[in-house]
This record gives sequence, structure tokens and C-alpha cells, in this order.
Amino acid sequence: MRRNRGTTPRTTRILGSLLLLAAVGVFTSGAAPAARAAAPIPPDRVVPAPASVKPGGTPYRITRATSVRVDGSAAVRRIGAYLAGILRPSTGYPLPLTDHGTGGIRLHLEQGDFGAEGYRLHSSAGGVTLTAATPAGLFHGVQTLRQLLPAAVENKTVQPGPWQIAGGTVEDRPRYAYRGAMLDVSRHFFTVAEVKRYIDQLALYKINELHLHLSDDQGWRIAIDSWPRLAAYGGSTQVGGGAGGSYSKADYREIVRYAASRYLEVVPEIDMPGHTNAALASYAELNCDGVAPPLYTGTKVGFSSLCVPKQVTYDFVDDVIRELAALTPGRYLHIGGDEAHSTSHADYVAFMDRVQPVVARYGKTVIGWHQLTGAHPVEGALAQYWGLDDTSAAEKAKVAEAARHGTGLILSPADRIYLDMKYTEDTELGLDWAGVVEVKRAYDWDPGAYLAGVPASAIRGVEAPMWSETLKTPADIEYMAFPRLAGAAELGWSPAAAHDWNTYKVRLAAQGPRWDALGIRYYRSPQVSWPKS
Ligand code: NGO
Repeated sequence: MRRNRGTTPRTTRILGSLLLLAAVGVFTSGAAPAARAAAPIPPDRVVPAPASVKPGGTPYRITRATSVRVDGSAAVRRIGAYLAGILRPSTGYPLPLTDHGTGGIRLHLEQGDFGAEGYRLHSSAGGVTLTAATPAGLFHGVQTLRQLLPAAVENKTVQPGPWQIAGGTVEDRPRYAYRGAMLDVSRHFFTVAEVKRYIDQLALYKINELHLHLSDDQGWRIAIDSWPRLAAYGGSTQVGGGAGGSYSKADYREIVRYAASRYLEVVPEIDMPGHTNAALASYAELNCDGVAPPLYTGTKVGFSSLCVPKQVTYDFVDDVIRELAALTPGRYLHIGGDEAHSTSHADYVAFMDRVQPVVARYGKTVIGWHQLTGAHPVEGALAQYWGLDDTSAAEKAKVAEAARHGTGLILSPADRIYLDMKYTEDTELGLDWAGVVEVKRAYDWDPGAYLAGVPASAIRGVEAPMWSETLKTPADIEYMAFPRLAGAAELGWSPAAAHDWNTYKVRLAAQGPRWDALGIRYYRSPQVSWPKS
């Protein structure tokens, strides 16, 4: 049975924590201050909140003698190596991988009622056992295990310890299958290494979809062999006129491989028919008047459109989708469809009617921004809602109607979960067209109840987009993502009953020292009582 944190009486939880503290001797007379500091982290401190936590029993202590036990499968061994790679530098212990023995930290696959991504973590004096039905579940369990260790575990140099993991059992699985983050690599280009850094940060919070916004007016970022000028010329600049850049096919494959090693699926997006100036500038024949516009380095939206009546448009779309689908092992291909302000409604509908079947022909499922619901979403398509709380009732009704007819929804309401919105008017980075979004506002909404008239089964999950008009460096991305990304991850993962700002902000505060140890820049929101760093 799953028991939610939120339905656990508060007193039971406090009592559980007290018992834990007592178990490690914090309340024994004469306990030295060092012992006080060494109290293990209660298992209900984790972000995203696990589905069920039962604290109790003696903690496990990682020592020089601890090994990481992995069963025969190569995937489990790789996850064990990843975990040991995190623990070795800070503990200074050898933590060998082994497939025999007892005790230690055991990663174990077992058929059981864990779902595709769930896991169980059991900790007691004799060891820690992580059990799941899939490698993805074990990987998510490893993220929980990290958070049960002191923040100093994330350092790259040896730290004092001790390295205790509170006794108890965490049983966990996600509320939604789709928990995404989007990175706009078009407005400003980010290198493969920079994308990998973000992937590692997303994995910390059990995000499992990386949506890459690969094309827009300011830059085309993926090599397409049959249309080489797209990347070579269309990728040669960015907002502000910098050098831009693009991914070779090998680069893109490397991103996909690295994401998969962190159990994230890559969702590539080619935005169309609008947001296409970089393509239109690269090939004159894609324009209705046959004249290529100049490259664009500003930040306006809605001025470009592929030429809907021309056959060459569909030859182009077919080639791009075919090559991109061949590079992408993931299930989805995002075709944009937002802000097609330079395309008539009739043309928009005609374009989407022709393009969606191309995605299916190359074996992928269509995702589109929610304007797709104003056309004819194909069966199985997903629409990504990016409206606001006060988007018109008519627009929301259209989305809800599509959802009732089978279109799945990914929720990215811009005045809640757009990571590029400023926190306050004083935030130096970011935009504010959707409003300013402080940490509480970003967290305090329920994806299950957000859009009226939508069946619960239509909500496939949430995604936090990071548009990069104002963001140039990994530090810029991190400052806008943290702490809000953690809240988005919790909305996607944790049961609705666990949703509570007052307990969340305490758990969130505990992430600060981890981000410090990891070198992640973040916004120290005054809404959260961050520990002194
Ligand atoms: C909008 C727009 C993007 C902008 C972003 C900035 C969508 C789906 N289209 O979101 O082109 O970059 O806002 O916040």
C-alpha cells in the first residue's frame, strides 16, 4: 500500500523524526556537538517528496569497508559505478563494485510492483538496499540516496563525514510519466558539455524528458545532411549577434547517449510553421516570394512563416523529420506550432494536417504547443499548454475539448513554470511577459486541477521550459532553474497529497548546501530559510 506523506498525521512524522534522532544518540546525555551534527537526514526531507516514507530503525553508516553490490546486469553495474563515482571523492572510500557478499549498498532488480520508474529504498544498520523493477527505478532511487547523505557528499574533495543514512523505508514512484525540462538552444547556443551539465542537474530531481528547442528565428542548431545550409548558415548567429553554433549529428547522438545514461529521453523540437527565420534565411526557395530574409538576432516573435502552399515546404519538412527521427531513439518529435502569427488560420490548419502524418510515418509521436488544439491534432498527439492562469476561457476550453477527445496534455503554464520568467522585477536575467514568478508561485498549483474540464488521464505530466533570449551561460541557466526546477520536478513526481508549500520550503532549503557543493548557482529566494552557507 502506498501511504502518502501528506496523509501521515504530522505528529506521527515528528515522532518518527524524534525516534530517529534518539536512535543515533542525539538525545543521550553528554552527546558531543559533533554527534549532534551527525544526526542522519530524515528520509522525509527528500525533493521530490517520495510517495511513502516509513522512518525507523538504526541508520546505516558508509565506511571504508562498504562496497556497492550490483547484480549481473550491465545496466545495474553502470548505475553502481555512477553512485560510487559520486561517493568516492567526498568520502575518500574505495567503494568497490561487487556482485557477491552481504551488507553495503545493494542495487537490485526484481520483478515487483514498482512500476516503470519506482523503487524501494530500505536502510538499516546492516546496509542499504535499493530495489526496482527497472534500471530507471534504481537510478531514481540513487538520487534519493544522495539526498539522505549530508550535502557535503556532493563535494569533489574528501570531507569529514560521518556518512550515515537514516534507518527506514522509502517506497516511491512518480505521479506522472512525463516530467520534462526544455532548453532553448536556439536563442543562445549551448555546447554539448553545457547541455550535459544541465542533464546532470535535471537527473538529481528525477526529470526524465529533455526537450531541446533546436530551431527558431535566431538559429538552426542541428545538422541536416539534405539541407546543409540550415546549420552552416542558419546556425551561424544568435540573439545579440554572437557566433551561435550547431550540433553535428555526432554531437546530437552524444547528447542523446548522455541523457539516456541519466534516464532522460530527448524530445527534439523543430518549431514550425512560425519561428522559422533561420531556415528561411538559409534557403530562399522556402519563402513564398523566393527571397531569403537576413539572419535575425533580435527577440521579437511571430514574424516568420514557412510557405504553406509550396510543395518544397513539405519536401523540406519530410527531410528534416526523417533525419531527425533517425537520430532520435525517443518516442516523440515536437513540431512547435506556437505563435504562427504570420500564417493564416486556414494555412496553419492545412500545414498541421500535412505535417503531423510525416511525424507518424517516421515512427514518432507528435508533440505541439497547445495552439495545435486549434487545428486537428492527430490521434495520440500531445499538446503542451503554455497559457497563463488568466488565459481566455475560450482558449482553455479548446484545449480541454481536445483533451476530452484523446489529446494528451503536458502542462507548462508560463506564469508558473517558465523558468525564464523573472523571480521579481529586480531579477537581472529573464523576461516578464507572463509576470514575475517567485518560488512559491512556481510551486503552488496542482497539475491535476489546473485546467477545468480536462479528464485526469489526459494529463501526461509537466515540463519546465527554459527560453534563452537573456541567458548565455550555464550559470545563467542555473540561476533561473534553481530553485524553481525542484518545484516543477516535485509537481511531476510527488503524489498530490504531498503537495504543501510549508513543508516543501523546508525540504527545499536543505537543497541549498547541495547546490553550493555542486557549484550550482541559484537564487536565494527570501521565501525560503536557506541554511547559512
Ligand atoms: C513563448 C514563445 C517563445 C518565447 C517564450 C519566452 C512559447 C511557446 N513561444 O513560449 O518563443 O521564447 O515565450 O518566454
